Amino acid sequence: MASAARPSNGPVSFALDEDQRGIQELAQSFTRDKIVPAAAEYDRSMAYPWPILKEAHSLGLLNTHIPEAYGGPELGLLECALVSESLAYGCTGIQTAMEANGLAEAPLIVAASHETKTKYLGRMTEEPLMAAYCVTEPGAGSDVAGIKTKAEKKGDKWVLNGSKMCTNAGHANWFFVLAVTDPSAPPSKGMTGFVVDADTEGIVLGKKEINMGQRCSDTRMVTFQDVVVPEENVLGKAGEGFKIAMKAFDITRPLVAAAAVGLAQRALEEATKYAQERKTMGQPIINHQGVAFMLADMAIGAEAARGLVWRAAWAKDCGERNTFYASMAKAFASKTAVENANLGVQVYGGAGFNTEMPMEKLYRDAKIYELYEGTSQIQRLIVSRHLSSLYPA
Ligand code: CS8
Ligand code: FAD
Repeated sequence: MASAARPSNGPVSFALDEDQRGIQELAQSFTRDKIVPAAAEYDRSMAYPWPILKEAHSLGLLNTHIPEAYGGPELGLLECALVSESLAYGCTGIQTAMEANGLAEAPLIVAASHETKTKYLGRMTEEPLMAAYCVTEPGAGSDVAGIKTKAEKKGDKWVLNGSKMCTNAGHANWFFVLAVTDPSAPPSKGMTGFVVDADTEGIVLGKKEINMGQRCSDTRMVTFQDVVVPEENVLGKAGEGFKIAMKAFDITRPLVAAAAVGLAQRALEEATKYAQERKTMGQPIINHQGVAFMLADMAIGAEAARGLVWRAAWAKDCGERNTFYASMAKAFASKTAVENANLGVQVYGGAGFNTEMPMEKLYRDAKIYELYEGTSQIQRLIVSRHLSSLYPA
């Protein structure tokens, strides 16, 4: 179901059309039936959620932005955001594993040749495979320009050396890897993006990291030791990698923000239900204004964050550069997820601290939104860099 390109001067509407409602309902019913019942156990066991990923693949809920030409549904970014929010409502650990595929695929969608897209995106739609986006290193996360992984040209091949830290690494079929190829050039012209088969000799996987939240998602170190990559696996041209990696974020930051909204919405709904059932001083706690106002703040946050996500996605779907809105959405939705999880625990009282209750997991799962896919400080850096050209003195 490819979305029609939206005219950038068209009217703004918050009403979803029939196709959009259809894809949202599919994602919501999958979440209700498959993700919500399984989430707590995956959190406890930290097992990678393969059975759920396979079912999601069979329903077309994985790899949602792969173009139809390569077997994907080619959803618009707004439609992808509806899917991301719906799945994340159920479990952001499981949803992160799914979204990390979209992140790995984004540089290929932005820059790969038809042959590379056919080979690597095509296989993602044919069978349930996972992929990983490898940019961050032990010594450089926020500062992408500071990465040290290097690739040297030897004959008609490249030889890759360095270490990365990424999601899905332990289960990936291939990696997107950003490496320095011309140390004498400025970073934005001296880095190259590669697609690297995971079974290539010289790739060493580290242990799965034990994280505070989103515990079934797989984060680990990947080390590349003299890994030989053919020339045809260069994305775009040598030297274009930094910008390709950044353009990928324009696609994925609105979707990570959408997932944060899913978590914020879940916290709101769970807290509102609990507040109608729990009684103190002879009445449901929702009747105490102190509690009701916490719920109101949660509702305001979720709705405002969703609005920013839709703004960022709409701009991209209209063919505009959306970097400014993508960072706004990511920063605001992340803050909202953390705030709503915190308020949710407060509304639950002591029960909010209990691992048998949903709010404790939401609280642990929320924090990562202020860190991965660019920290909240980095989103502010990006937004602030746009301001003087928007409002010149
Ligand atoms: O380094 C940049 C940055 O974004 N840092 C944050 C890194 C980050 O977000 N990492 C996330 C890793 S992935 C992850 O966490 C996954 S989580 C698990 C999966 C979850 C589910 C998906 C920065 C700090 C913004 C860049 O700063 P600088 O080094 O100062 O570079 P700039 O001067 O801003 O840019 C250099 C050139 O690149 C061009 N550029 C920058 N952004 C863009 C976009 N589109 C196109 N071009 C871009 N968005 C910029 O214009 C400069 O071009 P010049 O021609 O050199 O002038
Ligand atoms: P640092 O860059 O060292 O930052 C430390 C602190 O300083 C932060 O608060 C930061 O905001 C602040 N700071 C840094 N620079 C500035 C500045 N200029 N101005 C103001 N404040 C600043 N990476 C991938 O490439 N692929 C993945 O799939 C992936 N998955 C991840 C999954 C998990 C669970 C985690 C925890 C991380 C993952 N990452 C991944 C890495 C993630 O993107 C980085 O952790 C993140 O970008 C921050 O980098 P850092 O940890 O090196 O922190």
